[in-house]
Amino acid sequence: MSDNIDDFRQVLQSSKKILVLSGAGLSAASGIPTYRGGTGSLWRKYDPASLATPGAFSENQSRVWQFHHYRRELVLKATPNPGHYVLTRLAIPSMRHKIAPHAELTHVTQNVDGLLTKALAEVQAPLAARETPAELIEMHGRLFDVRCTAHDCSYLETNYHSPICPALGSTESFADDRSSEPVVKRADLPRCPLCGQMCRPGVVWFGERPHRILDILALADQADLCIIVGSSSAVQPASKLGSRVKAHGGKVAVFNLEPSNHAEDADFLFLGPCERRLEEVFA
Ligand code: BJW
Ligand code: ZN
Repeated sequence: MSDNIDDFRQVLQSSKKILVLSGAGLSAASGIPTYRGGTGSLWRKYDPASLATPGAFSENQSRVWQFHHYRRELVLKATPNPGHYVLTRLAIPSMRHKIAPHAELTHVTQNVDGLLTKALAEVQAPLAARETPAELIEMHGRLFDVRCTAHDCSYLETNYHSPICPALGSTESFADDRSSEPVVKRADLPRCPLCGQMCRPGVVWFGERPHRILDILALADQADLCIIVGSSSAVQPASKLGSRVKAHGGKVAVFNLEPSNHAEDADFLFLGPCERRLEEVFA
C-alpha cells in the first residue's frame, strides 16, 4: 500500500477504464452529515441507517419523512466542495486528458444529495463547447426524487420544493430535539397526484436493489483502476466493488479520513479530508 502521488499518477496515465466510487465522506465538507461515525451522524436520537428501510417507513411514515425533509432542506442550502469539483473535472474528457489520457471513466456514487450534478452544471457552464461528461450513476437514488408507493402506479417526480409539504415544514424546530417528536398525519404527508396514495423518497433503502447494479458490477469487472472516495465500505454491494476490481488485477486507490474496510484492497491510500487530498493528488 502506497501514498506515493507520482506512482499513482503513473497508474492514471496508463489506465484505460477507471471506476470512481464515492460515498458520504465526499459531501462531508459541504455540511452533509455522513451515515456512520463522526460527530453529527445521528438525527434526533436515530441512527440514519435504522430509518433507511422499507420496514421503518411502513412503521412510521411521519418519522421517515421528517428525516428526509430535514436532509432535503440541508442539501438545498449546500454547495459542492473542492472534492466534488476535482471529480467533476475528471469526468470531462478534455479536462481529464493530461491526467488520464487513455481512460474511459464512470462515476458511481452512493450519495443521494445531487451535489455532483450541481458541480457538473457549474464546471460545464463556461465551456464553449459542451462535452459529454463521464456517466454518473446514482446507485442509491436521489433525495429529491419522490415516487408513489402504490404497486400499480409508476408516478415519479423530481421535487425541489421547500418544504415539500406544509406539514413537514412545521417540524423543523424539532430537528435537534432528542426528547420529543411531532407526528405528521398521513393525510398531510406527500401524496401521489395521480392515485392519491402515499409517496416515498426516491432513495434506495436496505433490502432494495440499487440502481443499475448489473452495469456497476460489469464496470468493476472491467476497470483497471477503482478510486474509492469517502466511503466506509460498510454497505453492500458497493463495499464489494474494490475487491472485484482487484480480483482481475486492477488497482484500487482509497481516499478517506481513516483506513476504511476497502483499505485492505488498496494499492494506494490517501488519508485525510478528501476535499484536500483529491486536489493535491489531481493537481
Ligand atoms: C471522509 C470524510 C472526508 C468522512 N474525506 N473521507 C442483512 C439484512 C438485510 C440486508 C443485508 C444484510 N446483510 C447485508 C445486507 C445488504 C445490505 C447491507 O449492506 N447491509 C449492511 C449494512 C449489513 N445492502 C442492501 O440492502 C443494498 N441492497 C442490496 O444489497 O440489494 C441486493 C442486491 C445486490 C446486488 C444485486 C442485486 C440485489 C441497499 C443498500 C441501500 C443503502 N441505502 C442508504 C440510505 C440511502 C437513503 C437515505 O439517505 O436515507 O445509502 S444507507 C447509507 O449507507 C446510504 C449510503 O449511500 C450508504 C453507504 O454509506 P457511505 O457512503 O459509505 O457513508 P458512511 O457514512 O458509511 O461512511 C463515510 C466515510 O467517509 C467514512 O469512512 C469516513 O471515514 C469518511 N469520511 N469525512 C474523506 N472529509
Ligand atoms: Zn400513485
